[in-house]
Amino acid sequence: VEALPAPVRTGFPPGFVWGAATAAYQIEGAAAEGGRTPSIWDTFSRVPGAVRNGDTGDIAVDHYHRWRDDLALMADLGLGAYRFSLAWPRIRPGGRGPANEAGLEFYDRLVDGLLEHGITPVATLYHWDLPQELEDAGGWPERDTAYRFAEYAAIAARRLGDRISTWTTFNEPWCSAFLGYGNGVHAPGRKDPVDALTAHHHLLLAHGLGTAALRAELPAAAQVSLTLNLAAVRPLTDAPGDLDAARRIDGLANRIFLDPVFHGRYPADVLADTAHLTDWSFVHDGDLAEISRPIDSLGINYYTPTVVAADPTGTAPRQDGHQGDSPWPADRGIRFLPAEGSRTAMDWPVDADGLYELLVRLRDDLPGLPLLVTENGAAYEDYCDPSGDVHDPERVAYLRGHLGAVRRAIEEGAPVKGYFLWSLLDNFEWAYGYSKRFGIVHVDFASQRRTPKDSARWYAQVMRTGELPD
Ligand code: GBH
Repeated sequence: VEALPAPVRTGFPPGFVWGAATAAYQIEGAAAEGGRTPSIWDTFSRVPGAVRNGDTGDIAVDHYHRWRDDLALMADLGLGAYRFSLAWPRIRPGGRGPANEAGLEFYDRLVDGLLEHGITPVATLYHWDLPQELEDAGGWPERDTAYRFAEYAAIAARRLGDRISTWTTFNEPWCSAFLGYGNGVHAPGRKDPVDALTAHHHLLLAHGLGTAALRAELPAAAQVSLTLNLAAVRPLTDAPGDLDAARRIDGLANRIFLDPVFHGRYPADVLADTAHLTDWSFVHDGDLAEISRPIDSLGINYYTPTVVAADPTGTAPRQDGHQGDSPWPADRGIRFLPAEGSRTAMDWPVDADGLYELLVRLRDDLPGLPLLVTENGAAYEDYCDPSGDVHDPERVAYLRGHLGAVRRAIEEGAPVKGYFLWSLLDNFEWAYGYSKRFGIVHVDFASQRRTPKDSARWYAQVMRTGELPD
């Protein structure tokens, strides 16, 4: 018998997890049904001018009622895993008191349906929908909120932990702290750099307390994770001022999370850079031990890189396509620039190398820690042709480029175990409302009709074959 030639490795490793992601407030709607109480996004979206066109998540894409259809869509695509978030104000309305049976039942049915279709559920506990009552009591700058989060985590794990084996405490706590309390572009819309830093610490404390609560309720084999929107920071030049700007933003975007979570300390340069704002006395004895409890993987959300340069005058307007005032505490003397390249409908530059750089850096900084790309994707205008088909060639090109970057990083030894595309469905894009579409499935927001785009067919082929077609 002739020996078979060794297979040529052009694709992704066997066992690679192929998924897509959503978040509760962005898709569920049914804001006042099943015992759900308002979250900070229900309140914030009613503040005039906060969300484009005055849009709210009241109805969103009505997933709360259409989950069965959405499950069928996922099954048709051949999705391996589905990353979604649980709504705290459904599971524990008001953030305190008894669990809400109707809320738990909704996720029960969803998870059972996923498992029936052979789709692995990956649950995030917090994707930005804090119960309004907890904001009224001070929100994330209030330490007590972290303890309430741990109680909610325990309730969710007790009920769903027999069927969900991968749990994420937080999605992008940077956004909750720095957009929620720093520049106020996200709910609850507060603007104070000290509140933002205090919120940041309490979000991490909640991550640690939540991790402990999950471990206490879940089977030993369950995986606990955290998803960060780490920045691929690039200095504009290698002039010392630009390099220092990059060090400072790397501190405030990346090391302010990675050092406490994985090494049990805050970075000394970040403490120094923010010393004129706060003495960090909100960090109590024992907090860093809590925050650095071991976790099983790290989730990375990546969209576009962050290019910075020195701004000696301290007056440069931001040019990087993001909304609002600067969210960064202590960023005087730093200017933000767009990367080269084409732009998505968000005006975010397309640059897949940033994802590669980030994954390779994490390979080196956190040796052996499994990595998951928990979000990556792009908003574009879709072209609907008269037959009703929806064409999105730019999205296919974006995904192909970024999946290529993931594959290169894996070849270079980065332990990337899976990829979750953002997003399964067009949905409520936070401060942009329904004006931006990230889905691989088009949603007509009036009729709620779902139509898979060309990118959905392309991604289905990738998932089926584990290869990137031309
Ligand atoms: C993700 O966050 C969310 O998890 C998801 O819900 C959302 O729909 C998706 O991305 C698409 O937006 O210039 O300093 O103000 C968004 C990631 C990170 C993008 C922070 C905007 C602003 C950086 N965001 N970024 S800044």
